[in-house]
Amino acid sequence: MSGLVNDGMDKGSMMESEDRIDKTVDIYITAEAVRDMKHKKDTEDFETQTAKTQTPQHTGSDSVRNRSSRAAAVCVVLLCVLLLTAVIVLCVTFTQERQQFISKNENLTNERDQLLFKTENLTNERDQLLFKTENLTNERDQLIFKTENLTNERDQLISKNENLTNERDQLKKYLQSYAEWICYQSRCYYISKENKSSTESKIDCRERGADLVIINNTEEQDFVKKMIGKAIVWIGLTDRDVEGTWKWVDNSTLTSGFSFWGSGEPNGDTTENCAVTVAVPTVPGWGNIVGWLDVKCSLHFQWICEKRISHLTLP
Ligand SMILES: [Ca+2]
Ligand SMILES: [Ca+2]
Repeated sequence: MSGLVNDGMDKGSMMESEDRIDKTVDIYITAEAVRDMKHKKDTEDFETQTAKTQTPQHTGSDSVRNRSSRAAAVCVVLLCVLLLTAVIVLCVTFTQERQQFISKNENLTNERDQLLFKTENLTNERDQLLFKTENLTNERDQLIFKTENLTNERDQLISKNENLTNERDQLKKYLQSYAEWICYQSRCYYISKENKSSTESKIDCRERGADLVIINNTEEQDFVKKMIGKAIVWIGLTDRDVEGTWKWVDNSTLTSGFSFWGSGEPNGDTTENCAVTVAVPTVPGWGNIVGWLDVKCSLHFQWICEKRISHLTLP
């Protein structure tokens, strides 16, 4: 029985022990959980407290270090901001300058193209001008050549004109001089308008390529009479060399059987050695004498020149 009791008591003790153990285990477990929770809570509280109380708890060097770190960080940030700003500004500036460069490049390209176009136009114009210049030069040379030819022709024409003018003037003089000549048969006669001595009259006739008139026959005497009208004119008859021997200007002797002396002439002896002819009696004191008269050679009368028609040549 004691066994049983012991057994019963052992079983009850063993159950109580097991319960006790279980409870103890539970207590331990609970205690450990509580301890863990507490530890966790303490840890969190410690960390929190540490976080909250860490700064005040730091020493002075830590504070300075922290401030320096923050300042450095701020500086770094500021430098980064400045660098970023500089990079942005540089990028914007570069972009603007590139756009300006591109724009300028396009403008320069356009200007270059325009200049090339203008250059081509100017080159073409220059070539055209050179071509025109060559043509004008050729035309100028041709004109110079023509001008020289025309100048030579003009000079020749001027020379010819001068020659023709001279010939015309000479012909005029010739015609004017011979307009005063009257031709009869094979001879031409000139009667002066002024009065000169016999010698001067002879000289004048010589200058006209003639000589004082020589009357060879009745027809010529009649012609001279009609020519002189009322004038008294010298004829080419004189006895200056040998008194009484009358000779013509060609040194031929007056034929004794052929003369037209007026009544009573010649009567002047050695004082009257030259002869005149009178057609009508108009001289007072000379009576009514017509025909030839011997008079003083120094007297002044008109005169008649005579030359052959064959001598009427151009001067
Ligand atoms: Ca005489
Ligand atoms: Ca006389």
